[in-house]
Amino acid sequence: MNAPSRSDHQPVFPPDGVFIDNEWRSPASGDRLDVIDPATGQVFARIAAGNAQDIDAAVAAARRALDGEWGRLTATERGRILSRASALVQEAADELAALEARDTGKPISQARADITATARYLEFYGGAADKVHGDTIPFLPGHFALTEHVPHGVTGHIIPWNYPAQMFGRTIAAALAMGNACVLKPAEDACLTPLRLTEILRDAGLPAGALNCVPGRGGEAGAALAAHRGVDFLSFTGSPEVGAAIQTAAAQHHIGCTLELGGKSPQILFDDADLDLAMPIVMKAITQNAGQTCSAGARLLVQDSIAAEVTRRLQQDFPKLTAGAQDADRDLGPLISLKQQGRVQRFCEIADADGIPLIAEGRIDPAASPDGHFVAPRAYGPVPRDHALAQQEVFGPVLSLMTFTDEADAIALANATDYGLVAGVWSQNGSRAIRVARQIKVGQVFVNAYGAGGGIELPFGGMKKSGHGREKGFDALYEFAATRTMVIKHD
Ligand code: TXE
Repeated sequence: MNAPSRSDHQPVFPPDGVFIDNEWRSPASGDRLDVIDPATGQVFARIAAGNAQDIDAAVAAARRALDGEWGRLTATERGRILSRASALVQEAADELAALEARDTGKPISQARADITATARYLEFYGGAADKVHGDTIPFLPGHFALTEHVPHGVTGHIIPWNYPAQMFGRTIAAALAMGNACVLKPAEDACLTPLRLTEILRDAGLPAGALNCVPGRGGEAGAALAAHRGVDFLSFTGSPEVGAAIQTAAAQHHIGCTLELGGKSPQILFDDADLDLAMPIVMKAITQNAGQTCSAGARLLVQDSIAAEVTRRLQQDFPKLTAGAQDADRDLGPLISLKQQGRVQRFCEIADADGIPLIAEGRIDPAASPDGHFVAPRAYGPVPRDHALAQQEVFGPVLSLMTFTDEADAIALANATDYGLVAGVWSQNGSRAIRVARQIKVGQVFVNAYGAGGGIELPFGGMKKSGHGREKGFDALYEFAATRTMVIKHD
């Protein structure tokens, strides 16, 4: 991708507008947002800042699509469009990965993996579209009872900046597969691939209005979408604070929502864990996407007797980690924004001030721009159980090591945060691993593995403060539909 200088402000992508009814339109307000390269802090494009008026137009277009061509397609025809879009995403993989890397700062190889996953979401939900069916239910004599899964109607989608392309695939492909018409509000900090993917769906044959994309600020376009009376269901991924506002808005007009609100996920290492297998995955789970991952393995819970060995391995491995610019393809990139960089640095300052031992630290590539939003990855420990580093989502490459004594203590510690998204259990004693895994209050738990390549097929979502509802897998399809029961009386 070309790199225009800060002064010329020429958009590399996208066209300057909001995407409604399969075309780009000028935003109602004429307002624009800068797009900043996180590795340099430089503005490299501008995007439209949509507002309530644009959201209004997008919701109206979605409603027309449901009443028109889109609403008349069969499930198989919907699926074929998604499958075609998957093929187009694969064809455009280099362009999309470059866009994703530039916009989010992530290393180019991670961006490529994200685009592969995005294509896979479209493929999975394309194939699944006509495989969702209801039941027939034994009922009263002389009655025939059955169910079908009907789309909600217009679905509103608010996604974050950490995995824009994957989030698009995850939420939009599932909603479209079920026959909803979507209005997407991507994050102001990174929304270029969602805008480009929206175009790709049009190119794959999606009828006008079935997918509309309005970039803009959360407090304006996002809030307007959440509050819009024409929206029938909301899907949100982001912070717990905004998640609560989304749920409140949904409650105001009595619609449902799914919320994915992050985590403080534990990796539990028992004394018989295979550390050669576990440690590289433990490292990846906190450094992938510079720790800006809802399922980051942020808490490393270690049985007392192996704490010294695990600490030794962290001291050996962490200093080898380097944060660098996208094309340098280091272990991790910069954080998305100055705001997020400041947030992570504040957590580290608090830990340092409170005297929490710094176990090890990685480094920032000396070739990296001083204006990039870089932080060096760090491991702290032992971290007291009530400390901010043990309880709050840092959303950066900061690992908190804590120790436990036995199985009961491990379970108590794993459950001792407000969050409940993902957990990893590492033990060569199969019974113990499964016993423990089943007592952790999370939506997804791995045994002798973690993350497992994204798992498009695997239902994913939170318990507790991590939110509710499920994305991924078939579960997501049922979130984007309501069950209608029909009872037919016969002689
Ligand atoms: O999130 P926001 P931020 C967590 C993570 C991070 C913190 C803050 O801990 O450090 O949240 O990140 C839109 N009405 N996660 O400030 O504000 C916004 O435009 C409607 C975890 O970036 O929640 C964006 O599209 N929408 C998480 C989306 O909400 C609003 C991923 C997320 O932004 C809005 C991201 C409003 N009033 C952050 N205000 C995960 N679960 O993976 C903002 N938005």
